[in-house]
Amino acid sequence: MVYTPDFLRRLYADMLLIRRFEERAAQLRLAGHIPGFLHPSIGQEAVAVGACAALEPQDYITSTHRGHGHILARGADPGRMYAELFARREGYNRGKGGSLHIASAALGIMGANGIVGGGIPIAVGLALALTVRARLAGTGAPTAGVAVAFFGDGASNQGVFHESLNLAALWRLPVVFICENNLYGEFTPQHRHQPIRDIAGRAVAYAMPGVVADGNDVLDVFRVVGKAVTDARQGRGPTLVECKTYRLRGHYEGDMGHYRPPDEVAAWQARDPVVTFRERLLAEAGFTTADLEEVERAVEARLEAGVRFALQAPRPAADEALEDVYVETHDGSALA
Ligand SMILES: Cc1ncc(C[n+]2csc(CCOP(=O)(O)OP(=O)(O)O)c2C)c(N)n1
Repeated sequence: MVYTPDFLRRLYADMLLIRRFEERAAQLRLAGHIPGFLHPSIGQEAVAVGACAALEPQDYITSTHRGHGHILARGADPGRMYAELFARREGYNRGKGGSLHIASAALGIMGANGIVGGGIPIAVGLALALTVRARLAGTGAPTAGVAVAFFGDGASNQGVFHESLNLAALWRLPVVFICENNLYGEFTPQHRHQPIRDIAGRAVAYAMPGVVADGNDVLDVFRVVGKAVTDARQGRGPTLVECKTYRLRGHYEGDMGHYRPPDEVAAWQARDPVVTFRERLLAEAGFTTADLEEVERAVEARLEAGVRFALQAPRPAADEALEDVYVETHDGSALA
Protein backbone atom coordinates (compact mmCIF):
# COMPACT_ATOMS: atom_id res chain seq x y z
CA MET A 1 0.00 0.00 0.00
CA VAL A 2 1.28 3.47 -0.90
CA TYR A 3 0.52 6.26 1.54
CA THR A 4 0.45 9.96 0.71
CA PRO A 5 3.03 12.26 2.34
CA ASP A 6 0.18 14.18 4.01
CA PHE A 7 -1.14 11.01 5.64
CA LEU A 8 2.32 9.95 6.85
CA ARG A 9 3.00 13.44 8.19
CA ARG A 10 -0.30 13.38 10.06
CA LEU A 11 0.51 10.02 11.67
CA TYR A 12 3.89 11.33 12.83
CA ALA A 13 2.39 14.61 14.10
CA ASP A 14 -0.35 12.80 16.03
CA MET A 15 2.08 10.35 17.67
CA LEU A 16 4.42 13.17 18.61
CA LEU A 17 1.52 15.22 19.98
CA ILE A 18 0.58 12.37 22.31
CA ARG A 19 4.21 11.81 23.38
CA ARG A 20 4.85 15.49 24.16
CA PHE A 21 1.38 15.98 25.70
CA GLU A 22 2.07 13.29 28.26
CA GLU A 23 5.67 14.32 28.94
CA ARG A 24 4.39 17.83 29.60
CA ALA A 25 1.52 16.50 31.72
CA ALA A 26 4.03 14.64 33.91
CA GLN A 27 5.94 17.89 34.51
CA LEU A 28 2.73 19.80 35.18
CA ARG A 29 1.67 17.19 37.71
CA LEU A 30 4.99 17.55 39.54
CA ALA A 31 4.43 21.29 39.53
CA GLY A 32 1.10 20.72 41.32
CA HIS A 33 -1.33 21.54 38.51
CA ILE A 34 -2.89 18.08 38.21
CA PRO A 35 -4.74 16.45 41.09
CA GLY A 36 -4.91 12.64 41.13
CA PHE A 37 -3.17 9.99 39.09
CA LEU A 38 -1.74 10.08 35.57
CA HIS A 39 -1.32 6.88 33.59
CA PRO A 40 0.94 7.72 30.64
CA SER A 41 0.70 5.77 27.39
CA ILE A 42 4.25 6.73 26.37
CA GLY A 43 5.47 3.92 24.09
CA GLN A 44 1.96 2.98 22.95
CA GLU A 45 1.26 5.95 20.63
CA ALA A 46 1.26 3.86 17.45
CA VAL A 47 -1.78 1.90 18.61
CA ALA A 48 -3.94 4.96 19.26
CA VAL A 49 -2.88 6.78 16.11
CA GLY A 50 -2.90 3.79 13.74
CA ALA A 51 -6.32 2.65 14.95
CA CYS A 52 -8.01 6.06 14.97
CA ALA A 53 -6.65 6.80 11.48
CA ALA A 54 -8.88 3.94 10.27
CA LEU A 55 -12.03 5.58 11.71
CA GLU A 56 -14.53 8.10 10.36
CA PRO A 57 -16.29 10.94 12.20
CA GLN A 58 -19.50 8.95 12.78
CA ASP A 59 -17.61 6.12 14.55
CA TYR A 60 -17.28 5.76 18.32
CA ILE A 61 -14.47 4.79 20.67
CA THR A 62 -14.31 3.84 24.33
CA SER A 63 -11.08 4.14 26.26
CA THR A 64 -9.33 3.27 29.52
CA HIS A 65 -7.45 4.79 32.46
CA ARG A 66 -4.53 5.11 29.96
CA GLY A 67 -6.60 7.09 27.49
CA HIS A 68 -4.89 10.39 26.58
CA GLY A 69 -3.52 8.91 23.36
CA HIS A 70 -6.86 7.57 22.13
CA ILE A 71 -8.57 10.86 22.88
CA LEU A 72 -5.94 13.01 21.16
CA ALA A 73 -5.83 10.62 18.18
CA ARG A 74 -9.58 11.08 17.85
CA GLY A 75 -9.01 14.79 17.37
CA ALA A 76 -9.39 16.25 20.85
CA ASP A 77 -7.99 19.69 21.57
CA PRO A 78 -4.94 19.49 23.89
CA GLY A 79 -5.92 22.74 25.63
CA ARG A 80 -9.33 21.40 26.66
CA MET A 81 -7.66 18.14 27.71
CA TYR A 82 -5.12 19.94 29.91
CA ALA A 83 -8.02 21.97 31.33
CA GLU A 84 -9.74 18.70 32.23
CA LEU A 85 -6.55 17.35 33.83
CA PHE A 86 -6.23 20.60 35.82
CA ALA A 87 -9.90 20.25 36.98
CA ARG A 88 -10.91 23.48 35.20
CA ARG A 89 -14.32 24.38 33.86
CA GLU A 90 -13.11 24.63 30.23
CA GLY A 91 -12.17 20.94 30.26
CA TYR A 92 -14.09 18.39 28.17
CA ASN A 93 -16.11 17.41 31.21
CA ARG A 94 -16.07 20.73 33.06
CA GLY A 95 -13.16 19.58 35.16
CA LYS A 96 -15.13 16.78 36.79
CA GLY A 97 -13.74 13.88 34.76
CA GLY A 98 -10.01 14.39 35.13
CA SER A 99 -7.35 12.35 33.36
CA LEU A 100 -9.18 9.03 33.71
CA HIS A 101 -12.65 10.02 32.56
CA ILE A 102 -12.52 12.26 29.51
CA ALA A 103 -15.53 11.98 27.21
CA SER A 104 -16.74 13.98 24.21
CA ALA A 105 -19.86 12.84 22.41
CA ALA A 106 -19.12 15.39 19.67
CA LEU A 107 -15.84 13.58 18.88
CA GLY A 108 -17.34 10.10 19.28
CA ILE A 109 -15.34 9.51 22.48
CA MET A 110 -17.85 7.75 24.71
CA GLY A 111 -15.70 7.82 27.78
CA ALA A 112 -12.32 6.88 29.10
CA ASN A 113 -12.97 4.64 32.07
CA GLY A 114 -11.18 3.99 35.36
CA ILE A 115 -12.94 0.63 35.70
CA VAL A 116 -10.71 -1.97 34.04
CA GLY A 117 -12.73 -3.45 31.16
CA GLY A 118 -15.52 -0.88 31.68
CA GLY A 119 -15.42 0.47 28.14
CA ILE A 120 -15.78 -2.92 26.43
CA PRO A 121 -19.54 -3.48 26.96
CA ILE A 122 -20.20 0.20 26.29
CA ALA A 123 -18.67 -0.25 22.82
CA VAL A 124 -20.92 -3.27 22.25
CA GLY A 125 -23.95 -1.16 23.22
CA LEU A 126 -22.80 1.57 20.85
CA ALA A 127 -22.42 -0.96 18.04
CA LEU A 128 -25.96 -2.19 18.68
CA ALA A 129 -27.22 1.40 18.61
CA LEU A 130 -25.43 1.98 15.29
CA THR A 131 -27.14 -1.02 13.70
CA VAL A 132 -30.54 0.10 15.01
CA ARG A 133 -29.88 3.61 13.72
CA ALA A 134 -29.09 2.22 10.23
CA ARG A 135 -32.27 0.15 10.24
CA LEU A 136 -34.39 3.15 11.26
CA ALA A 137 -32.76 5.27 8.54
CA GLY A 138 -33.79 2.63 6.01
CA THR A 139 -30.71 3.10 3.81
CA GLY A 140 -30.06 -0.63 3.57
CA ALA A 141 -26.57 -0.16 5.08
CA PRO A 142 -25.82 -2.73 7.82
CA THR A 143 -24.66 -0.02 10.25
CA ALA A 144 -24.43 3.73 10.72
CA GLY A 145 -20.84 3.41 12.00
CA VAL A 146 -18.35 1.31 13.90
CA ALA A 147 -17.50 1.18 17.60
CA VAL A 148 -13.97 0.53 18.86
CA ALA A 149 -13.08 -0.53 22.40
CA PHE A 150 -9.48 0.01 23.56
CA PHE A 151 -8.38 -2.02 26.58
CA GLY A 152 -5.34 -3.70 28.09
CA ASP A 153 -4.07 -7.24 28.55
CA GLY A 154 -5.29 -7.17 32.16
CA ALA A 155 -8.80 -6.24 31.04
CA SER A 156 -8.95 -9.32 28.83
CA ASN A 157 -9.16 -11.40 32.03
CA GLN A 158 -12.35 -9.64 33.16
CA GLY A 159 -15.63 -11.51 32.84
CA VAL A 160 -17.11 -8.57 30.99
CA PHE A 161 -14.56 -9.00 28.17
CA HIS A 162 -15.87 -12.52 27.51
CA GLU A 163 -19.53 -11.56 27.84
CA SER A 164 -19.03 -8.66 25.44
CA LEU A 165 -17.22 -10.72 22.79
CA ASN A 166 -19.86 -13.41 23.02
CA LEU A 167 -22.78 -11.06 22.47
CA ALA A 168 -21.02 -9.04 19.76
CA ALA A 169 -20.19 -12.22 17.81
CA LEU A 170 -23.66 -13.68 18.26
CA TRP A 171 -25.32 -10.54 16.94
CA ARG A 172 -22.53 -9.76 14.40
CA LEU A 173 -22.21 -6.26 15.77
CA PRO A 174 -19.96 -3.64 14.13
CA VAL A 175 -17.37 -3.47 16.89
CA VAL A 176 -13.59 -3.82 16.92
CA PHE A 177 -11.98 -4.94 20.18
CA ILE A 178 -8.44 -3.57 20.41
CA CYS A 179 -6.32 -5.11 23.12
CA GLU A 180 -3.13 -3.14 23.80
CA ASN A 181 -0.94 -5.84 25.19
CA ASN A 182 1.77 -3.79 26.90
CA LEU A 183 2.92 -6.92 28.78
CA TYR A 184 1.90 -5.70 32.26
CA GLY A 185 -1.28 -5.38 34.30
CA GLU A 186 -0.22 -2.83 36.92
CA PHE A 187 3.00 -4.45 38.23
CA THR A 188 2.29 -8.02 37.11
CA PRO A 189 3.90 -9.37 33.91
CA GLN A 190 1.61 -11.10 31.44
CA HIS A 191 3.00 -14.59 32.10
CA ARG A 192 2.00 -14.25 35.78
CA HIS A 193 -1.66 -13.50 35.05
CA GLN A 194 -2.43 -15.39 31.81
CA PRO A 195 -1.48 -18.88 30.63
CA ILE A 196 -1.31 -17.65 27.02
CA ARG A 197 0.93 -15.39 24.96
CA ASP A 198 -1.47 -14.31 22.22
CA ILE A 199 -4.62 -12.72 23.59
CA ALA A 200 -5.90 -12.67 19.98
CA GLY A 201 -6.33 -16.45 20.39
CA ARG A 202 -9.25 -15.83 22.73
CA ALA A 203 -11.30 -14.82 19.67
CA VAL A 204 -11.55 -18.49 18.67
CA ALA A 205 -13.92 -19.12 21.57
CA TYR A 206 -16.35 -16.60 20.09
CA ALA A 207 -15.98 -17.55 16.41
CA MET A 208 -14.61 -14.19 15.43
CA PRO A 209 -11.27 -13.34 13.76
CA GLY A 210 -8.38 -12.74 16.16
CA VAL A 211 -5.40 -10.92 14.67
CA VAL A 212 -2.06 -9.72 15.98
CA ALA A 213 -0.58 -6.37 14.97
CA ASP A 214 2.84 -4.91 15.70
CA GLY A 215 1.66 -2.27 18.15
CA ASN A 216 4.88 -0.30 17.79
CA ASP A 217 4.40 0.12 14.04
CA VAL A 218 1.71 2.68 13.27
CA LEU A 219 1.29 1.45 9.68
CA ASP A 220 0.82 -2.15 10.76
CA VAL A 221 -1.82 -1.10 13.30
CA PHE A 222 -3.54 0.99 10.60
CA ARG A 223 -3.52 -1.97 8.19
CA VAL A 224 -4.84 -4.55 10.67
CA VAL A 225 -7.44 -2.30 12.33
CA GLY A 226 -8.42 -0.93 8.91
CA LYS A 227 -9.38 -4.43 7.75
CA ALA A 228 -11.33 -5.08 10.97
CA VAL A 229 -13.15 -1.74 10.64
CA THR A 230 -14.06 -2.45 7.00
CA ASP A 231 -15.41 -5.87 7.95
CA ALA A 232 -17.50 -4.34 10.75
CA ARG A 233 -18.79 -1.57 8.50
CA GLN A 234 -19.88 -4.07 5.86
CA GLY A 235 -21.84 -6.19 8.31
CA ARG A 236 -19.31 -9.00 8.80
CA GLY A 237 -19.24 -8.57 12.57
CA PRO A 238 -16.55 -8.03 15.22
CA THR A 239 -12.78 -8.67 15.27
CA LEU A 240 -10.39 -8.97 18.19
CA VAL A 241 -7.13 -7.15 17.38
CA GLU A 242 -4.17 -7.60 19.70
CA CYS A 243 -1.48 -4.94 19.41
CA LYS A 244 1.83 -6.06 20.89
CA THR A 245 3.40 -3.05 22.54
CA TYR A 246 5.06 -1.77 25.72
CA ARG A 247 4.56 1.11 28.09
CA LEU A 248 7.90 2.84 28.47
CA ARG A 249 6.92 4.55 31.77
CA GLY A 250 5.52 3.16 35.00
CA HIS A 251 1.91 2.10 35.50
CA TYR A 252 1.24 5.61 36.81
CA GLU A 253 3.43 8.69 36.85
CA GLY A 254 5.70 8.26 39.87
CA ASP A 255 5.91 4.45 39.62
CA MET A 256 9.63 3.79 39.14
CA GLY A 257 9.02 0.42 37.51
CA HIS A 258 11.49 -1.57 39.67
CA TYR A 259 9.59 -4.76 38.82
CA ARG A 260 10.84 -4.68 35.22
CA PRO A 261 14.14 -6.09 33.94
CA PRO A 262 16.30 -3.21 32.62
CA ASP A 263 17.27 -5.17 29.49
CA GLU A 264 13.59 -5.64 28.65
CA VAL A 265 12.99 -1.89 28.95
CA ALA A 266 16.09 -1.16 26.84
CA ALA A 267 14.99 -3.58 24.10
CA TRP A 268 11.62 -1.87 23.80
CA GLN A 269 13.17 1.59 24.01
CA ALA A 270 15.14 0.66 20.90
CA ARG A 271 11.76 0.05 19.20
CA ASP A 272 10.25 3.38 20.34
CA PRO A 273 7.33 3.87 17.91
CA VAL A 274 7.80 7.62 17.52
CA VAL A 275 11.57 7.50 16.99
CA THR A 276 11.48 4.51 14.62
CA PHE A 277 8.69 6.04 12.52
CA ARG A 278 10.68 9.28 12.26
CA GLU A 279 13.68 7.28 11.03
CA ARG A 280 11.51 5.49 8.48
CA LEU A 281 10.07 8.74 7.15
CA LEU A 282 13.62 10.01 6.58
CA ALA A 283 15.01 6.78 5.13
CA GLU A 284 12.09 5.49 3.07
CA ALA A 285 9.46 8.17 2.48
CA GLY A 286 11.46 11.11 1.14
CA PHE A 287 11.05 13.40 4.17
CA THR A 288 13.90 15.74 5.11
CA THR A 289 14.98 16.66 8.63
CA ALA A 290 13.68 20.17 7.94
CA ASP A 291 10.21 18.75 7.06
CA LEU A 292 10.03 16.90 10.35
CA GLU A 293 11.40 19.80 12.38
CA GLU A 294 8.54 21.87 11.02
CA VAL A 295 6.05 19.25 12.27
CA GLU A 296 7.85 19.19 15.64
CA ARG A 297 7.70 22.99 16.02
CA ALA A 298 3.96 22.98 15.18
CA VAL A 299 3.30 20.30 17.83
CA GLU A 300 5.26 22.26 20.47
CA ALA A 301 3.35 25.45 19.61
CA ARG A 302 -0.01 23.68 19.91
CA LEU A 303 0.89 22.29 23.30
CA GLU A 304 2.28 25.60 24.52
CA ALA A 305 -0.98 27.33 23.58
CA GLY A 306 -2.93 24.48 25.20
CA VAL A 307 -1.11 24.79 28.53
CA ARG A 308 -1.60 28.58 28.55
CA PHE A 309 -5.33 28.16 27.80
CA ALA A 310 -5.79 25.60 30.57
CA LEU A 311 -3.85 27.54 33.21
CA GLN A 312 -6.07 30.57 32.60
CA ALA A 313 -9.34 28.62 32.65
CA PRO A 314 -11.60 29.12 35.67
CA ARG A 315 -12.17 26.43 38.26
CA PRO A 316 -15.72 25.09 38.69
CA ALA A 317 -17.65 26.37 41.72
CA ALA A 318 -18.41 23.87 44.48
CA ASP A 319 -22.16 24.05 43.77
CA GLU A 320 -21.56 22.76 40.20
CA ALA A 321 -20.42 19.41 41.58
CA LEU A 322 -23.74 17.63 41.01
CA GLU A 323 -24.55 19.24 37.65
CA ASP A 324 -24.48 16.72 34.76
CA VAL A 325 -24.49 13.84 37.24
CA TYR A 326 -28.24 13.25 37.30
CA VAL A 327 -30.66 13.53 34.38
CA GLU A 328 -33.25 16.25 34.90
CA THR A 329 -36.86 15.09 34.52
CA HIS A 330 -39.62 17.13 32.86
CA ASP A 331 -40.54 18.77 36.17
CA GLY A 332 -36.92 19.57 37.04
CA SER A 333 -36.54 16.96 39.75
CA ALA A 334 -33.48 14.70 39.59
CA LEU A 335 -33.61 11.06 38.56
CA ALA A 336 -31.58 8.91 40.93
C1 LIG B 1 -12.47 -3.48 37.86
C2 LIG B 1 -11.12 -2.97 38.30
N1 LIG B 1 -10.27 -3.82 38.93
C3 LIG B 1 -9.04 -3.38 39.31
C4 LIG B 1 -8.67 -2.07 39.10
C5 LIG B 1 -7.27 -1.60 39.50
N2 LIG B 1 -6.44 -1.46 38.29
C6 LIG B 1 -6.25 -0.27 37.71
S1 LIG B 1 -5.30 -0.39 36.32
C7 LIG B 1 -5.13 -2.06 36.52
C8 LIG B 1 -4.31 -2.87 35.53
C9 LIG B 1 -4.90 -2.84 34.17
O1 LIG B 1 -4.06 -3.53 33.29
P1 LIG B 1 -4.36 -3.55 31.77
O2 LIG B 1 -5.80 -3.81 31.52
O3 LIG B 1 -3.37 -4.47 31.15
O4 LIG B 1 -4.11 -2.04 31.29
P2 LIG B 1 -2.75 -1.21 31.30
O5 LIG B 1 -2.66 -0.56 32.65
O6 LIG B 1 -1.66 -2.16 31.02
O7 LIG B 1 -2.92 -0.19 30.23
C10 LIG B 1 -5.82 -2.49 37.64
C11 LIG B 1 -5.86 -3.90 38.08
C12 LIG B 1 -9.59 -1.22 38.46
N3 LIG B 1 -9.29 0.06 38.19
N4 LIG B 1 -10.80 -1.69 38.05
